[in-house]
Amino acid sequence: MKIMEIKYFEKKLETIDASELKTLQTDRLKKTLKQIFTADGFLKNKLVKAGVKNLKDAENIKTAGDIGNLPFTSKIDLVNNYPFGLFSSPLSDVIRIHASSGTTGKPIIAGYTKYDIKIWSELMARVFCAAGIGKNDIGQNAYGYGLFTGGLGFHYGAEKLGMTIIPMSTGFTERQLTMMQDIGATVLFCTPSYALFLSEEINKNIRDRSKLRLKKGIFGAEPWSDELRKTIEKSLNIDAYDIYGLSEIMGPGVAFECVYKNGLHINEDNFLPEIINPKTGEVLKDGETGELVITSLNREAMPLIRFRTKDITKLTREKCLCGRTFVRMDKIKGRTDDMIILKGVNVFPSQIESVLFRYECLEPVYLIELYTDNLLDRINIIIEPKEEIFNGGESKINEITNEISHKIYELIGIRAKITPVPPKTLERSQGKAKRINDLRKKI
Ligand code: DLL
Repeated sequence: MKIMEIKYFEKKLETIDASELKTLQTDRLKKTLKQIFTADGFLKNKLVKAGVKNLKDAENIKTAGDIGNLPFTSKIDLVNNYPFGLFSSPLSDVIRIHASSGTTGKPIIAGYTKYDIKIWSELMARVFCAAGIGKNDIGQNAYGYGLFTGGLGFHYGAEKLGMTIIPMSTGFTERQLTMMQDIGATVLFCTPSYALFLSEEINKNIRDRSKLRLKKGIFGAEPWSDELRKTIEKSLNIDAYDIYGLSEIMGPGVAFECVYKNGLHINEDNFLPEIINPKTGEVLKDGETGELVITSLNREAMPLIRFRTKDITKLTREKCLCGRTFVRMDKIKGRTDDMIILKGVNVFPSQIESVLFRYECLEPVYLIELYTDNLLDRINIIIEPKEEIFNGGESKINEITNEISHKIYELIGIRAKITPVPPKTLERSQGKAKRINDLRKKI
């Protein structure tokens, strides 16, 4: 394997040994439980109901490994206690609010103290260093600024590291390209689907590619396959890294790839991960795939205990060549609520994407439609063949759609209808891409 240059932001913590990490996690977990008991709100009541009757019981938690005895928290708890019911700090100590869309129309609110923002910025600085990004880089930040955690999360991390940051936010594509050329951005931050959209625009509008200095990108906020990574790397001529996070737990920076890109390191000194069977809640072993559950260990305003992320992945503790000792998680396969169940088979859009994006003759966009036919659930995959293929005659298109249908059958055992549409028909996303259109009749 190629030996790469390794950079850390906080080497001592990022390469901490297993026993020291366990002690740190246990101390931080106890501190977090103390905060929750002091706040005396919804979370405390939940713990009391689950048998952790008082702070003394909480302090009896001997190791972070005992976490399995504590109850789960989920999005619905945040919705039911909207807006501040899960805060553990007084509002006067909260210096920032972010929000993400909830399930019932009410947003999910996340609060941050001054300390939370400091830690978040440091964790983001770790992310940049792990990808080999440094002080001399110029970052074009095309994540949305505002209630979404992407924009400001990246912004504060970039400032912490000391790189030059261009706070572009999403959209205004023409201006994005102008700034990219004139300021000479070396790194790009946005969702993978927006990176693709930008690459299409660059290919259309920038004749002299030598004017671009982009060399890396950090992309996340939505599931994306390794095939999409290759497509982005090729079309933008950059090195692309994955980053994971969620508003409830902090925002971007919960987990990130290092230069070896063999899974995402979880910032384990700050977040305690578990994988559970989403149906039974049973805790699974390393290497087994299930739902990621996270306990915050170092948050003031809104620490959460055993938060069910709904994201599907698995953990590995094998040594990473970068020297970081933090556990790694696989690229997220999808969300439990994006999982399509067809004829008893569980399918994630990322699996379908991994087949489609191997075809250079297709534009890297797609939409999965679910519909009902004769009382049976069916799947229609809408694809966009490139201009020369689409206009190249029916037999060529049929050959491709048949082949794709066959490959999808081989991978997931489901016969999908494949519908080609003219180039530029499907919506390009500037934020998180919508991959599924569920037209099934609900009974
Ligand atoms: O998406 C935070 C973020 C911003 C992460 C920028 C990375 C970059 P939310 O809007 O609350 O927060 O959405 C969180 O997005 O539970 C996952 O389902 C999904 N998600 C986030 N990152 C990834 C990723 C931000 N790298 C939800 N791969 C999470 C797959 C991701 N899914």
